[in-house]
Formats: sequence, C-alpha cells, structure tokens
Amino acid sequence: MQFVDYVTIIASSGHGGRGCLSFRREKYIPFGGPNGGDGGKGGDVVFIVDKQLNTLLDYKYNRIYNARNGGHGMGKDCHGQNGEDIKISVPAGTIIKNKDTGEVLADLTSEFDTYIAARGGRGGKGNAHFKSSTHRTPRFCQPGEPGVEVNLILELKLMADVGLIGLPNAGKSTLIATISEARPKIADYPFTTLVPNLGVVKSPDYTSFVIADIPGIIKDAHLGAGLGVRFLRHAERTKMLLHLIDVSDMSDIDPITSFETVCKELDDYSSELSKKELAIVATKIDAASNQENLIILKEFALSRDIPFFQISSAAHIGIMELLIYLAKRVKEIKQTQLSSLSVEDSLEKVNS
Ligand SMILES: Nc1nc2c(ncn2[C@@H]2O[C@H](COP(=O)(O)OP(=O)(O)OP(=O)(O)O)[C@@H](O)[C@H]2O)c(=O)[nH]1
Ligand SMILES: [Mg+2]
Repeated sequence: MQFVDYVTIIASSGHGGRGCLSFRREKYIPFGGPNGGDGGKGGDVVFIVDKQLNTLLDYKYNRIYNARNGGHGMGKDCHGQNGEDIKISVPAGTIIKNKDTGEVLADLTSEFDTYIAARGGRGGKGNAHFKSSTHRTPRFCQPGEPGVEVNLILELKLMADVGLIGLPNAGKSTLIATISEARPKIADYPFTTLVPNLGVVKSPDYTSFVIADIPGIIKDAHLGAGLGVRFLRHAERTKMLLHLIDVSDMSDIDPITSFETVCKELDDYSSELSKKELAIVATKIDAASNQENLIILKEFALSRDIPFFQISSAAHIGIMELLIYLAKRVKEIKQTQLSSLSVEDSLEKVNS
C-alpha cells in the first residue's frame, strides 16, 4: 500500500436550512396563528481516528469534502431535516493544520479522538418562534446560517515508541523483521526502504511496544540528498531512538563518521530530535571478522555515556538483551511522561 503522510484538503460544512413563514389555516379555526418550523442544521465535517489506518492515501486524490445542507423549515411547525455530517477517518498521529495560517488545529493521537473542522450553519428560526402575546402574527423568519469552508493540511506523524535510524544498509529493516511481524523489503543496496514501516514488538516481559523503521539518512539529507529528511517527522514522537551502525567487513565507512553524519542531519532537522534519548547498536557482528570497527564504536559510546548494544539480526545474537532494554526504557519513559502530565494538570487546577 502506498504510504502518504501529507495531504491538503478542502472541507466545507453545510448551510443551515431557512426558517418557514406560515400560518395555520383550517376550516372553522380563524386566526390560527403562526406555524412556520425552524430550518435544520447544516452538517459538520468531523475527523475521527481509526487505528486500522496507517496512511493518508485516501485523501491524496479525493480532496474536496462537502457536508450536506440543512433542510428548510416547513409549515405545521415542521422542523427541517438536519444535514448529514461527513466523517473523515484518519490514522492515529494525524495533525490537522489550517493551510492559510499554518496554525495547528488538532493533534489526533488516540483511537476515536475527534475534531470538528467545520461546523454546519444553524438553521433559521421559523415565524412560530417569534410569536408572543403582543406580536401574534410575526410575518418574518430567519434565513439559515451559512456553512464554512476551510483549507486544511493533514500531516501524519506515526505513533511509534522506538525509532530506528542510521545510514542506508545499516540493517534497520532486517532488525524490525527479526523482532516483529513487519516484513519490509530487505536488500544489499541503499534506500531499499522508501517509506517508514511500523512493527509491534512483543518483549520478553509480555509487554509490547511499537518500533518504526525510518528510511536511511545520508550526508546533506537536509538539503534533499537521498530521500531527504522528510521522514524524520516520524521520529519526532518516538520515546527514544536506536542508532544502527554497520560494523561488519562489508561496511566501507568508519563507524564514528557514520554516527556523526546521521547525528548532524538530525540536528539540522530539529534540535528537539537530536536531544532525544539514544542508544547505539552495532549491527551485523556475525560478519565482522576483524572486530576493529566494533571495538572503536564501543569505546566511543562508552566515552560519551551512550548505551551500547551489539547485535546480529541474521545470527540472532544480542537481540534479547536489546529487547529487554528497550521494553524497560519505553515503560520508564512513558511513566515519567504520564507523571509530568499529571503534575501539569494539577498545577493548572491550582492556578485556575
Ligand atoms: N551478515 C549480516 N547481514 C545483515 C544483517 N542485517 C542485515 N544484513 C544485510 O544488510 C543488507 C541491508 O539490510 P537492510 O535491513 O535492508 O538495511 P536498511 O538499513 O534497512 O537499509 P535501507 O532500507 O536501504 O536504509 C541486506 O543485504 C541484509 O541482508 C546481519 O545481522 N548480518
Ligand atoms: Mg530498509
């Protein structure tokens, strides 16, 4: 399936129905009084999260969404029909922005989160609404309120706990295929992975977390080299990053240069991202006959106090240790985030 993480759409809500001007006319009932009903409300445009989805593909080609108008009010106090809402299902992690101002309108992260992007116009009041003891024959009614049209940007930032980053061919897709049910394409040429892949990892303590394989980053990616850095937006919401570095004999790049190249691109993309918790993973150690690169990288990680792991996805070496560590850290980071949120909440309550 094609992965689309950025689309622009036009959404308009329905016009409210017109109120009705009418009087009761029946045999033997003179001066029956006003009985014009109210108009129906215009339909809303509503976004709702559907966890089954993981792309915005549906909205790439269908870009215009119009909710239905409200029905007009009718005589005999009949209310016009309310216009039907349009429900637009989006994947979790969709950010909705106003295209004209760039303002973030909503960030839909959990299942069934909803956002009303365009509210339907109110129906106009019929003349029955305006009768009073002093005004018994109101000969007026209200028109319905117009709907609104909004230009929106939908941007998807995947909701993963751990992001895999590294140069092309570092072994990112092989690792995600080893530890989850995800089956990305794997090959010995750069840029095999062209779009991010998600995998659910069942860790040894029976908890699970989501891992994202982010397409390879190369020098000058922020200037558009290779696939560029646009997929790095999917690393922004992760709790931590795993930086994979090939230390096998096949690698023709020194591990520290490899590390620094990717870090520089992260930093140029966003300083927030480069501050994210990181662990270094030396990959393909089954094919490292001379362990020079491995030792250099390990010493480098130790000197910088960065957690270090060495694995071989092919020979299944070191995978379990890595999983135990990831499950533990993801859980701890989630807990700190939750407790800092509740502290913020209680501070807000005290202030208000
Ligand atoms: N010997 C050995 N080869 C591996 C291992 N892991 C990956 N490879 C090989 O390395 C090559 C690249 O692996 P991928 O998993 O496609 O690398 P990637 O980082 O996803 O690459 P891009 O998608 O291009 O960024 C493939 O030929 C894999 O078979 C490993 O643990 N040992
Ligand atoms: Mg890949």
